[in-house]
Amino acid sequence: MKFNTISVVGLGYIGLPTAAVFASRKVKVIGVDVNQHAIETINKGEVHIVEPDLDMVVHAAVKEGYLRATSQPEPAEAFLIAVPTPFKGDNHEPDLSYIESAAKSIAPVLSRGNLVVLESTSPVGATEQMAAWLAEARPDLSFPQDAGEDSDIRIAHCPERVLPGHVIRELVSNDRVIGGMTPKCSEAASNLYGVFLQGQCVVTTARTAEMCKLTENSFRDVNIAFANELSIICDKLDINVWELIRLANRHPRVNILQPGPGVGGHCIAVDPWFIVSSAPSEAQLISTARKVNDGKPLWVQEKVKLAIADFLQANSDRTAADVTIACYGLAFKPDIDDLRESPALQIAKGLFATHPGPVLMVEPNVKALPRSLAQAELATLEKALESADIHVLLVDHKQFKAVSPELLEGKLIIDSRGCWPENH
Ligand code: SAJ
Repeated sequence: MKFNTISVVGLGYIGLPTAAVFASRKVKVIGVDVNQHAIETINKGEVHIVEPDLDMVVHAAVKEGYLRATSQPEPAEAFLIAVPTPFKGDNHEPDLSYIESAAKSIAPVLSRGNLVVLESTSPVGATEQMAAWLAEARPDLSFPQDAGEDSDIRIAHCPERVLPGHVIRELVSNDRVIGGMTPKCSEAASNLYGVFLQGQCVVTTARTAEMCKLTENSFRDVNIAFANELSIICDKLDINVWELIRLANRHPRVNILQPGPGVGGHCIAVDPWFIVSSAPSEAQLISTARKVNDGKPLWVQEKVKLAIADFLQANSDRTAADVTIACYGLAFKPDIDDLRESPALQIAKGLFATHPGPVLMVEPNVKALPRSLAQAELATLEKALESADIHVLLVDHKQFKAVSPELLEGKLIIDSRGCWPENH
């Protein structure tokens, strides 16, 4: 099946790059979003999100007339839904309301032979739920859950696994899991991604595809939790956890990840909860890992408070109000400007709210602090190294790794990423 026109619903971190890559292969792409600013930005050939090379691909696609953004769905041969799937409440229940509204918005323009792909990271069963919403809205059409291989509409779940900052390249090169509700649905979805994919299309069921994405990120979260727990144990046993992990990883079959100040971003810290929500009594390790990782920011803050107490004990002429703390890094991971869901930002905000003295923020990837830290000072690396009494390393940005060891000599450092030499 050839696809001349496709529609991508949801033009965010995944939808827009996906739309642009299809358009770069001369497929007409109708991008649909509820955000008028995003629509206007894209139709000017510009982008509203930060992702290397994306502006170039979007600009060319819009200029050549292959990509257009709108707020209302229009007929197309295939529809890709890439809308948010957050969780809600304290027990992390998956929120499928965005998928529901996207499904209901495309239902009126569906026609026989169309393919609908759910790309959003979703709890197991979400694709079937989407198919039910579509069937309810269009009783004149048949769907895989009732008509099987003879369905008018083909439906699949095809999750993405691209790394933020490398999206354009990984969209094309990564293998893609294709979870059709029937084999014919998988075949249609494989044909669709075959337009640009250089990786392999790996066919499975919709439920397995949903679980696969959640498994990939839960695997990483559990392994990060192991590293974080090691860091807490080593602190208690007065062992350098960075040295310990380096030594253990010399074993040919051991690969322990790196401890940090917690787990940020809107994927690794979110997706495991979808599994826990589907199997709360079985998902023991996965939910415990989430608690270990979510507990790390508070542990780092406690370490800083102990360091302040030690500092005041050693400097009786000083009071807490004149102790300057510097927080190095606010982003959720190294060398990016994304502060969303960042444990480093959580720690910096916590220290700023509780420490009576000055708290300097050093974040080389932003020009201004977020509103939540509007009253704080965005300081240069040089100023912080020079004027702070306590140095809290939260993100291993390349600028911090490049600080020469002599500048750190004798400084009181809390290093949550093992970025600076153990010389304090
Ligand atoms: N982190 C550690 N220690 C580590 C590795 C990561 O503390 O050893 C922290 C990072 O600092 C960050 C968080 O974990 O705060 C997540 O960072 P990440 O680089 O692991 O993940 P993301 O969110 O940028 O991308 C992940 C990737 N998934 C996997 O590596 C299994 C990516 O392939 C997914 O597509 C993406 O989640 C997603 O969108 O699901």
